[in-house]
Amino acid sequence: MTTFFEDINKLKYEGPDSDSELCYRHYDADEIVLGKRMEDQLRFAIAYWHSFAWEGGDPFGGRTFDRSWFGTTMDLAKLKADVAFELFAILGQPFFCFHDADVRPEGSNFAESTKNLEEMVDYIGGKIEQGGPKLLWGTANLFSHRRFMSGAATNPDPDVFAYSAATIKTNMDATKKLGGQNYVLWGGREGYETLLNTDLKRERAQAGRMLQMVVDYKHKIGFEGTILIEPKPQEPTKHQYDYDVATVYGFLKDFGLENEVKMNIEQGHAILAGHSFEHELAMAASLGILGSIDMNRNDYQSGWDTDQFPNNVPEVALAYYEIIKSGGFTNGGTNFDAKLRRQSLDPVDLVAAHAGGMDVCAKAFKAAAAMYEDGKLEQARDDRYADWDKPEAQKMLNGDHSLESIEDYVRQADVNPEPRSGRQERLENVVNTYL
Ligand code: XUL
Ligand code: CO
Repeated sequence: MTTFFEDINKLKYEGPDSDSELCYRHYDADEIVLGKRMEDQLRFAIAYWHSFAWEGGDPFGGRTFDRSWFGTTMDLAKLKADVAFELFAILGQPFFCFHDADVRPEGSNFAESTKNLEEMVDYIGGKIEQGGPKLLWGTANLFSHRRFMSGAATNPDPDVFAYSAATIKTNMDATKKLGGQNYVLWGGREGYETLLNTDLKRERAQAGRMLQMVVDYKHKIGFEGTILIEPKPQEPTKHQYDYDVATVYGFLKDFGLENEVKMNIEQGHAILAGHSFEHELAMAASLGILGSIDMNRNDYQSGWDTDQFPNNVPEVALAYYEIIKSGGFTNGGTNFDAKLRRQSLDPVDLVAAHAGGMDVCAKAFKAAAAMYEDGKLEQARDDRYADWDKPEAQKMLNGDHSLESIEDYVRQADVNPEPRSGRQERLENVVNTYL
C-alpha cells in the first residue's frame, strides 16, 4: 500500500439521503435496472491519463499537482500503477483505460519504449489478476511526443507513419494480453493547420491504409474486442479529419471498414463539433456503429475541450436514453475521460470527482430507463411516422413509384398535406417528469 489515499476506505452505496461525503447515493452496482445489474449496464472505466499522468498544466503555467510518482523511471511508473489501482479499489468500478505513454516511461528508441511497455503490462496484468478492474480499452499515444507534431498516419514523413504503425501494433498486443475489450484510435494530430503545406488526398489515403492494417492485424492475432474510432473536430489541430460520427462513417465506407470499426463518442467532442452528445449517439446507432462513450462535459462558453466530470443529470439522461434504445453496451462502456480542475490538489478530490460522476450517470441512467420502459416518447415518435406504414407511402420507398407516377397519384388523390404539430414542448414536458 502507498500512503497517497491515506485512510479513505472503499466507497459503499448509502442511498440518496446519506450525509457522508464519500459514498454512492445513486450508483448501486447490484441494483437491477432494465434486467441487468447497474455495474453491467454502465460499465464504468477510469482513464489513467487524466488522473495519474496529467500534471495540472495549462497554456499559462505548468504543474500544479505534486505527485510522488511523477518522473521517468520504471520504479516511478510502478508506483503510479500502485496508486492507480488503489483508487480503483476505493471506487470499485469494473474497468480502466490507458495509453502506452500513461503507464511507461518513454525509452531512448522504439525498442526501449516497447520493452518498458511490456514490463508495465506484466505489472498491471498482475494487478488485474489479483482482482483489479479489467481493461475497457487500450490505445497508443501518437500525439504528445514531438515526432508526432505533424500527425501519425497522416504525417508527410513515411518514417513517422512506420513508427506509428509499429507503435499501434505493440499497443494492440498489450491490449490483447491484458484482455482489453476494445482498442481505440483517437486521431490525436491527424489533421492540419494550413492547406499551404498539406496534401489532403494523400493524408486521407494514408489514414485509410493504416486503419485497414489495424483491422487486418486484429483478425490475424484473434483480438476479439472492437476497434473504435473517437471523433473530434478540432484541438489539437485546427482541422481534425475525424470531425464527427457522420464524417468518420463516410471515411469508413470509403475504405471498406464500416462493418469492422465502431465509434467511441465523447461528450466534449460532440459539443466542439456543434452537436449534442445525444445527436452523435443517435447518429452512430442509426448507422450501426455505436461502440462506447467517453463521459465528461465541456464548458459551453469556452470553446475548447475542458474534460470536466459530468454533473448535468438531464443532459446525461438523454445520452443514456439513446444508448438504451440502441440495445445498451456490449463491449463498450462509460469511460470517465475527465480531469480535475488544476486547483483541485487533494487525493480526496480524485475520489469525490469520480464518485460524483458515477452518481450522476447512475441517476441519469435510471431516469432514461424509466423513460424507455414507459414508452411514451417512442409511442409519440411512432405515431408521427405512422402514415409511412400505409401501402401508398411504402410504394414511394420500395421502388414501385417514380417522380412521374407520384405526380399522377398526387393529382388523382388530390394530395393536400395538412401540417401537424411536432409537439416539442409536450415531449419536453414528458422528459421532465422522469428527472
Ligand atoms: C482527447 C481524448 C483522448 C482519447 C484517447 O481529446 O479524448 O484522451 O480519449 O486518446
Ligand atoms: Co476521449
